[in-house]
Amino acid sequence: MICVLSGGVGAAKFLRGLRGSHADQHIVAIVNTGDDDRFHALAVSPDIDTVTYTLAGLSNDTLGWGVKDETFKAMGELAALGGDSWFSLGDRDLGTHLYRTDRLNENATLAQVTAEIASKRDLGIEILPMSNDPVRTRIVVSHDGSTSEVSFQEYFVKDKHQGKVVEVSYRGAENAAPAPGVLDSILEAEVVIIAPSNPILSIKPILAIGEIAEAVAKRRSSTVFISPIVGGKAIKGPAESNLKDLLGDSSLASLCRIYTNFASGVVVDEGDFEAISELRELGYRVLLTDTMMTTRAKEENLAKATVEFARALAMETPR
Ligand code: FO1
Repeated sequence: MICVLSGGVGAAKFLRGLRGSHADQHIVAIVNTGDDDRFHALAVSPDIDTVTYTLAGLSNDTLGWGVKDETFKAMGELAALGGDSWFSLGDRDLGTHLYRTDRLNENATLAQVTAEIASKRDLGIEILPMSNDPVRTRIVVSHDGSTSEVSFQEYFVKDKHQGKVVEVSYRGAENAAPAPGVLDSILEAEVVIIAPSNPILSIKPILAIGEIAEAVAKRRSSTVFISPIVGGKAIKGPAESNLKDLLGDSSLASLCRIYTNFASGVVVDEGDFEAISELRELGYRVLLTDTMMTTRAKEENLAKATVEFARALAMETPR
């Protein structure tokens, strides 16, 4: 079994590649729920939905979120009435949020609802939310001389990730339990892969749950992460500015320091060959390959190379 710690789009593409390159394997994705929120009383789980829609062939690649062939008629009506519509729930996407909310109101867990939705979509990958308990990523931002704390979606969508991030916290993580199956998946996986997701906003919320962090740390010698930073820039989203704001720079070395306790190997883009010796000095084994998942073939190539790399590391330290 292969276990992948996952955020949104980067993780979803990697998982699609992994499903293609390792069709015979049981693959488990443990997905960040720190971005989850309620809008108009509906429970929204953006990273779970991005992974699910992508694997189901339903993702909206133009928007980078939500469902393909989407319309926003309900949101248009809401806006016309003067309602709050900065977070756009598409007409097709609404079906997922209505289903999730109904089932949660019936006391189903987020893991149960996620599995129910996945079972209707034929994904070929098991999707586990990191926890059934609410963990909410909160961001302290300083902008135009004032500092305020906002929710993840306020920072990301409403404020278009502007301003300097001063602090990030994962509210509720200290009391959150891993969802059923999460710890076993990490502990029993042949290899654990940390997807090319934003380390601060997508992966750290997962590792903020103490038992998950302990389990991944135990598997350090069989865990690798894929850098979402290429040439000092994020492939997508605000990872570059987040790293600069919080760590002083967006170098691969700074990124590697985040995962020191969790991963023994790092997959970096071939264009970043000059960083290799520094990463090795930090104690990492390094795989240099094409990490730009611009085609399905490239997604599969990256997945194949990453699994081979992780397997080689895992073999060096038998359990
Ligand atoms: N991202 C946007 O930039 N604008 C939106 O209005 C928006 C709505 C939305 C609705 C459902 C959903 O699952 C995701 C949505 N996203 C939207 C994406 C989301 O904010 C982020 O991409 C993720 O949380 C980061 O991984």
